[in-house]
Amino acid sequence: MIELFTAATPNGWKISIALEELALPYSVRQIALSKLEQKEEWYLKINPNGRIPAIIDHDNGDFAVFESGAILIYLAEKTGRLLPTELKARSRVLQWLMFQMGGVGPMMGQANVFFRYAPEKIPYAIDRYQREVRRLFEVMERQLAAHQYIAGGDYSIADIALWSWAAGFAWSGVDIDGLPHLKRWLDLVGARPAVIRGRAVPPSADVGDKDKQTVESGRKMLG
Ligand SMILES: N[C@@H](CCC(=O)N[C@@H](CS)C(=O)NCC(=O)O)C(=O)O
Repeated sequence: MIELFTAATPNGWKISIALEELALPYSVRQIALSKLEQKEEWYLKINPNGRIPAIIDHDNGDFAVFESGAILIYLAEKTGRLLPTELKARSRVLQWLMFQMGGVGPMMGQANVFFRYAPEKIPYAIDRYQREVRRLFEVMERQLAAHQYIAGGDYSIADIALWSWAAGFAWSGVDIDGLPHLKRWLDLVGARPAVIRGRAVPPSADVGDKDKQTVESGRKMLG
């Protein structure tokens, strides 16, 4: 059994979606980000970076893995799925996975901070990160114009990683107008039953104004 430490955020959804796709049994331990549970000493022993997600593989000597990209690779290699073994095909998937880890994730994360959570509105910062996100979406658009899935072959962990972030374009205040291939791919991946199930983990509170709650929780987390 795999134990998943997560919260209702894109980096967390990557792993619950992958676990659902791979049909691996898992239990969910929700981490209260706004209460800074992710900085507690017990959790730092699992993820020294004090962030979600992390997993413990209880079927493999209680092996702990942190960093969502590393977790995706671990799960794909454990099952032999969603990451090809042929050298070039594998490299293509890892290239797009790194593009998410080093580009789309951090830029959308900062767009969210300045557009949604920052108590003062700094137009230069909002504009800078939203423009960079849009530029990265245009890179994806060109790739997806020629390929059904992002790495050029089959559906892979690169699609899972990128979808989990890109599907939140509206929350980052970035539009996808004029990017029909990106839209087609967002719908295609978003319709997969495992993606729908994984995106609902952990269930977020369904009461009151969810957007307001997310902003308040984001502000507490940033301190
Ligand atoms: N590079 C890390 C980023 C993880 C990350 O930033 N997680 C956010 C949620 S999406 C988090 O835990 N934030 C809480 C905090 O910053 O204390 C990964 O991909 O696992």
